[in-house]
Amino acid sequence: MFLKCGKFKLSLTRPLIMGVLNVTPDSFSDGGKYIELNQILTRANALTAEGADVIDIGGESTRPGAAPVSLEEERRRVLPALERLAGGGVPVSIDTHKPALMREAIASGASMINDVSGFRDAGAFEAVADSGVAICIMHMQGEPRTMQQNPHYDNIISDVSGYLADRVHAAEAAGIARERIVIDPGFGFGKTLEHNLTLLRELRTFRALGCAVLAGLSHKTMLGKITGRDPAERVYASVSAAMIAVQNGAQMVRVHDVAATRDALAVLAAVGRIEN
Ligand code: HH2
Repeated sequence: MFLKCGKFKLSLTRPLIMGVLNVTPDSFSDGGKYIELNQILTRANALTAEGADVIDIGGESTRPGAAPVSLEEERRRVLPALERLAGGGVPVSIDTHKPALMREAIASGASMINDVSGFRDAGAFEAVADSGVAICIMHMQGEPRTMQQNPHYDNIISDVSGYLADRVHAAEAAGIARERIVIDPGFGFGKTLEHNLTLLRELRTFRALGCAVLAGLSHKTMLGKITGRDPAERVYASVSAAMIAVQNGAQMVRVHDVAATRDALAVLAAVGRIEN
């Protein structure tokens, strides 16, 4: 099984690592660390050297309570770095929900578009359909400003997988082949700790949709609730969560700590019991 990702074709026979690079002042874990272009490029090179298979650049924080960012500001944060990194050996993903930025990012060499709002903005699927880029469709209940206020589901697994199935069908109807589609249940996006833990436990269910499955648990609040630690101190919990996600069916993990995750995945692969 492969993921078609722009000019790259990524094998899904081993779990892939998506390295997070937030070029924002306010992301909950790495906000404010990568603002100047040289800081961003240095970080991107480090993520590549540590073994990232994809680099995901985000110009708008989606943490609970985050305020939206204008198109102009998001372009200014994201495009210069993308232009410098797109010609390299690692596919670059852009984390955005804005169709106008999706189009510009693809024109500047992005290989993947990652949209936490599931391509629900008008024109979002159309913005990516004619390119060969991969897309990540994530589930979110509500919107970042208010999503953690009172999340509710009849059944977390069937509600999230029903939503993702509908979005995958809509993507296919827009001309996006399944080999380009990644799905993600959206840990922490309109979910309680219990919802997140159920999703992690039952992650393999999402494989039934026939798309690659991504899990993003890195440094998230649910790990803070479990360990009592601040975002910067959640490395061990994040690596553990990534391992559980892979053992439970994730084919890609979105992480801040690429080197640590890579080593842990190497141990898992050596044991050789990943049912991927
Ligand atoms: N989580 C975040 C952002 N983008 N994309 C996908 N596909 N899945 C996720 O779980 C996901 C995501 C939030 O984490 P982070 O980027 O570290 O923080 P912020 O949104 O504050 O920039």
